[in-house]
Amino acid sequence: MADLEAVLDEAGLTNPLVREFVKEYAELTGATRVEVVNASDDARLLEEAVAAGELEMAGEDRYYSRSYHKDTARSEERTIVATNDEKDRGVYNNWRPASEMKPMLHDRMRGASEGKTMYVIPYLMAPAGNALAPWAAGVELTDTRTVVLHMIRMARVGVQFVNDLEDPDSFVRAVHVTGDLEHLGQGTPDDQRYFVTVADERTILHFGSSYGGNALLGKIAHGLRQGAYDGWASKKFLAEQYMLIGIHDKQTGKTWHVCGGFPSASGKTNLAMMAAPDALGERYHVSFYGDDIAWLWVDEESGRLMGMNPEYGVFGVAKDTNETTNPNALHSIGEGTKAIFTNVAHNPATGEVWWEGKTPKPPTDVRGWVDWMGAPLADRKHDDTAALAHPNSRFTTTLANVPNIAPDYDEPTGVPIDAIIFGGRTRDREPLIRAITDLAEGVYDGLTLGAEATFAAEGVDGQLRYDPMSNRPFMAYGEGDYARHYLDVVGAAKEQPIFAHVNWFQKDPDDGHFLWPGYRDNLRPLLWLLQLKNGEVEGRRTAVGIIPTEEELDLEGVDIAPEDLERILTIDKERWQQEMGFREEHLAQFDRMPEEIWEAHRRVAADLEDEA
Ligand code: GTP
Ligand code: SPV
Ligand code: MN
Repeated sequence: MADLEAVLDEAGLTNPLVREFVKEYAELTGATRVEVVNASDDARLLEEAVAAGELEMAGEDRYYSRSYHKDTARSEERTIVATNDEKDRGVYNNWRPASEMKPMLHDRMRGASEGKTMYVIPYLMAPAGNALAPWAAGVELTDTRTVVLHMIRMARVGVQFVNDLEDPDSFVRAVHVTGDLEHLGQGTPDDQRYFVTVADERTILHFGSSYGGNALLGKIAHGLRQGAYDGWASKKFLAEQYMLIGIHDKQTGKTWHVCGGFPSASGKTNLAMMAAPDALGERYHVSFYGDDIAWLWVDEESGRLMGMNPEYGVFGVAKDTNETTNPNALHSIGEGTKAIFTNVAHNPATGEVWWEGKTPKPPTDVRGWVDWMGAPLADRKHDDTAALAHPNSRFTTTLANVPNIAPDYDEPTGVPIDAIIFGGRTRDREPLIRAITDLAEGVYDGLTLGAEATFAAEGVDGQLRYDPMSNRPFMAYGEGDYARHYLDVVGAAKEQPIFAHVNWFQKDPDDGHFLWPGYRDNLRPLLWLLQLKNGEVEGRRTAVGIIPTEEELDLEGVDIAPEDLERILTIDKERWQQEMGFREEHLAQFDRMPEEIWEAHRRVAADLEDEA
């Protein structure tokens, strides 16, 4: 491309190493044009995407997109962390040698963007000026315009983020080539897709998808996998799939900060956007810092454990989002918000969108409506029960649209972390909440988080599996090394956070109803946890942690049957003793698991025996 230098000059892209990177991949992929993107290009790109039919209007300044029907979720099987050192092999990171994967990806990418524009997206996965900003800069190259529009919502985007780097080489090189989606053999033995993070070269090479975590490389690939690797290599920080909230007590003026890991599609966005239940709203307010990723580090001056959200937007699960479960989410995606919907049902004539759980019943007047695959609802057979929206359909909106966004969300300082919680979809055994005050026991508990996998990844929905700290799909290096690093980072903090395991998803074994109402009421066990940390309540000690008594939980206005309440505040010892055997097998898979973790495991097992 003869005029590439001129394009980069015109865009004011001055970092010589970024220019070199762009040139290398423009040549390799054979892209016909190159365009450098700033956040201010959003309106024009939206217009172009609508004109090209890549997006449809969904009412006033709101947009709709449909992905290829075999390209609707992350693919864990095709996702690989590659490095130059086999010591980085873990159980979950699908490790391969960099020397094998790079040429393989380059082969797939060669000439694959011919006829297309290669967009250059310089971004920062941190508030500018944050202590971890040196690891947060990146440049994503992509050949799909809707990926650019998502990145503008999900990350801070602009050339200034890479021009001004102290070390001009310190940006993540992220390349996304979509490929011919209709001929990639998704899910067959001949699957052509590969999603590779070459972690020790800070290079991300993704081929074969234009969907979410496979394509928005700042988010999952950099924000989680690369971030985790960098945090460990530098010994400075943790990059976790955590939500991050502030709980403000208007009576005392105190704000607590809680972060926590729940596997994909298991409640992080809902918790972060929570409106306090009516009975508690006068006293408490929950503010949103992040709903999917938190980076944690110890502040050098104060010695406190700090957290920040590297993202700039929300890529949230649509299913079951409604005025009761999550009013803040609905407000953040109303008309005029520039939100983008993916794979929901749509009525282009009225601008409406719909997904399962948005209202109790689907639209009755089906005229104009199409399902997530584009098929008119009017043509449906009466007995067709297929979902109108894909179960992993999503909305994308920028943080500033979130009604309960924390006023200081964009500040470089981050916030001190008071509590770290873990949870997942666990239909039995796990009580509503159990608090853990010891660091090693808290880390042990996170490592043994067992939950049902969800539709956010292909082919695993409903499968019970361990998901350490909810990071299983994002684990970048060995799990034993990860545990060591976690203990070291959090252990260095002056004031230790309290840990807890929560479960909103316990079910009645007979009729399957959720025992706990969940959603807004989830604030109640969290308030109990903070009171416990504060010494205001004592709870009841069990082998697996401290659980609240019925009297200690503020249950004013909660609709729950007494026998359901009793069940979610009870430890089923037999079931737990059986679980300990599974945990032992689980932990034994990992090399170099720190002795502190094994000690915690043995302590819990012995306490269970004593209690039995
Ligand atoms: P990712 O974005 O995939 O990482 O997921 P997430 O953890 O942010 O999940 P999200 O909050 O979007 O929740 C996913 C699903 O869980 C939605 O269908 C919610 O309606 C449902 N959900 C969230 N909180 C609760 C709860 O307290 N109880 C019940 N029963 N369902 C919940
Ligand atoms: C997840 O799957 O955990 C997500 C959505 O947060 S994605 O960006 O597709 O990974
Ligand atoms: Mn996630």
